[in-house]
Amino acid sequence: MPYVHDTLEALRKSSPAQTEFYQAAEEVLECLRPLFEHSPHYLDHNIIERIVEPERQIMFRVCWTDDAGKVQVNKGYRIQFNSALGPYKGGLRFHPSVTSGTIKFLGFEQIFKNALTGLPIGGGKGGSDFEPKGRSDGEIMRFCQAFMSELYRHIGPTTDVPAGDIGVGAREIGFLYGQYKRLTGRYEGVLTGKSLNWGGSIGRKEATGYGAVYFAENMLEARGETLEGKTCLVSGAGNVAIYTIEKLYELGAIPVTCSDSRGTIHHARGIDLDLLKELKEVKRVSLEAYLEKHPEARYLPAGDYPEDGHAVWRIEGDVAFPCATQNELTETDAEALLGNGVTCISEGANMPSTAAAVDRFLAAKAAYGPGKAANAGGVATSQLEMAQNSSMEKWPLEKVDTKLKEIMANIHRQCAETAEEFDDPTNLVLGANIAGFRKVADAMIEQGVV
Ligand code: NDP
Ligand code: 2IT
Repeated sequence: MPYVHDTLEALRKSSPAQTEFYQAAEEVLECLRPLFEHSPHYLDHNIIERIVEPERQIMFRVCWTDDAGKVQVNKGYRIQFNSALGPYKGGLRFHPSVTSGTIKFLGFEQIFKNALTGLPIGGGKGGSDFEPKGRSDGEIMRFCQAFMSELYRHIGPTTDVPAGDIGVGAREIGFLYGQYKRLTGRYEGVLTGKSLNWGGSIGRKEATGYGAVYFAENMLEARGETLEGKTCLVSGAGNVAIYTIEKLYELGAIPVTCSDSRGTIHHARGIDLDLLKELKEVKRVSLEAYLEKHPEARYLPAGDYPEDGHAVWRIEGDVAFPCATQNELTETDAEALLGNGVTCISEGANMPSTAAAVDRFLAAKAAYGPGKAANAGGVATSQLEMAQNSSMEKWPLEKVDTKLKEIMANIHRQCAETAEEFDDPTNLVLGANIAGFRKVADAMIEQGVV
């Protein structure tokens, strides 16, 4: 199909050096080939070329003063990728590795993820190359205020609603919200992931991790299995990893690992969740400190496999939850996981597996849940927060958690049914991409050429 190849070539020329974006776009477009054969009208409307082009990209300077009185400068981004299904929705990432290509890949993935939730939300993403590590609360606050001093002009509760991602949690959302309110004078649902006592939704903090576990449960159930008693490998030690571990314990599984950018903890009797929360949510220190309380656990410093891969994926287990960052799971890691008996992979992070790793999982017919399906519980619960804010309601935990479970089951059902429709029943990547794309593309066609 020349359209797919030509579009990817054109992207490489028009948007140089955005390798993560090409990776995300290639996966989606390759999966769409059988759809275009079956429904060529999408090609008549030239939806492919339209969908890979963001509606709007905002880049701005963020100047702030550090504790030593020195003026610091960072780059700020917000990409408003696609609003066919609703206001732009997606998180903000603060990490020194962030480039415009990172934000573009995340925004692109968000379009299809948000479509899969079945809720009225379009795709967006934003962030900065700001490094929060080692900064005082005062510095974080001044950075967030400076960032919002530009961002506030572009967002609003019915236009674009940011949330957290790597490096942006409740503390940052608080500072960002305070500055938005100061600048606009409006108290409204312009951000999600807010604190519970001023507009946040109960269950949002936990939703991405819990949702990734519900998705794994759905995948296993389709194969006549459950999570009970299963040994689980989790990477990351942030918001998504922590609440993945929490839900795994609730369902009788044994999460034995977590990791951060400096190393991996392997604790065969199960990760000490209270300690992990204290180290990462309160003290914000390296995982190495885990050994002070548990000298019997193993600490594997990052770089143990410098040639290719990540120590966390070399440990024996049944189910894997990559919850750190993109491309953290390579082809060699995928081979090691499959060789060690892992049969189910549910992605809490966005695009954590490289394209070659994904091919391995699909070839082995593993139960593989791609991030845009498996981690959609976070953004779905953000939309529940928006619904509560606009109706001035506060829902109880049971209501939010019941809805989250239903949404995850529904995403799994759509992916599995669509994979079946296209004669590749175990391929949830194909199912997720076609099911998500069809919703967005149909809405774009109905709304005309805009
Ligand atoms: P956090 O900032 O809370 O945690 C990120 C974790 O990943 C940390 O343990 C961090 O280690 C590690 N990490 C980050 N970058 C790297 C890197 N380049 N190399 C190695 N380790 C790294 O972020 P979240 O838990 O919120 O996000 C994790 C993933 O989940 C991301 O892919 C995000 O896009 C995705 N996601 C998040 C959602 C949310 O609601 N928060 C929703 C859906 C997806 P260290 O502490 O050492 O930096
Ligand atoms: O990648 C994601 O889905 C998120 N970081 C959450 C987005 C949101 O708006 O809650």
